[in-house]
Amino acid sequence: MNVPRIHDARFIASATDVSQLPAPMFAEVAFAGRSNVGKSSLINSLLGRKKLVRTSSTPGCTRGLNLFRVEFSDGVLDLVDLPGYGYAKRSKAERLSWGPMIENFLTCRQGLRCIVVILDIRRGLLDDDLQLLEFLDHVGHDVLLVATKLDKLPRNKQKPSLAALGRATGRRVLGYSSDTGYGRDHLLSAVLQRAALRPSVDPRVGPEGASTRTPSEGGS
Ligand SMILES: Nc1nc2c(ncn2[C@@H]2O[C@H](COP(=O)(O)OP(=O)(O)OP(=O)(O)O)[C@@H](O)[C@H]2O)c(=O)[nH]1
Ligand SMILES: [Mg+2]
Repeated sequence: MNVPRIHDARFIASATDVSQLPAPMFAEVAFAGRSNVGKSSLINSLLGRKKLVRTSSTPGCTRGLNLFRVEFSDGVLDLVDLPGYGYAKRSKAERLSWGPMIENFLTCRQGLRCIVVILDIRRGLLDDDLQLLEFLDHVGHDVLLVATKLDKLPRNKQKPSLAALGRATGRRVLGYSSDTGYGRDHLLSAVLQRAALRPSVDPRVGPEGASTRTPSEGGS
């Protein structure tokens, strides 16, 4: 698969409110999901960078709206790493402020072309994931649903788990592993296509080709 070269990827800004972010300049794609699901790791892996985005084995690592700018050979894309939801051990003040922070961002930010919603393949779809997906549908956002940490499942469980998630969500689910890079080119192509940065491969074909499709996988 021919994905464009990345010339530069850099941190631009961090904010606790959408109003504090620099005005949108380029197409933007945001990454959302539960705490510790692997959002920041996925961005690093997608961009082929080891330490651009801070990650941690402790939930609650990303604490604001973090904007990164990526220069490809034929365009610029901004990525926004969002704090995770569903982490009960956060302070009450943080839990109360983060919901609106994420919600305001997703509602108000101009230029958002697509939201990559990330699930942990081992945990599947939880209530707050479902709420986020419903909220994004309500706002009218284009969603790419990704199940990451695929490497944590035995190989023979990967496809059935992806298919089960496809059935549970009624959406196509892309498999991913930030550890092995599985699904990387495919997700990057899908993101770029959604961001309308350049025409790309058909995102309905799975990372292993058509064979990864299951009857349950509909369009997103
Ligand atoms: N094996 C494996 N581990 C992963 C993968 N993705 C992330 N991790 C690990 O999961 C932990 C959490 O990763 P982060 O990327 O910080 O997760 P996050 O969703 O950004 O977390 P918050 O910022 O706290 O919401 C880290 O220990 C990562 O090394 C993956 O695909 N495979
Ligand atoms: Mg993070």
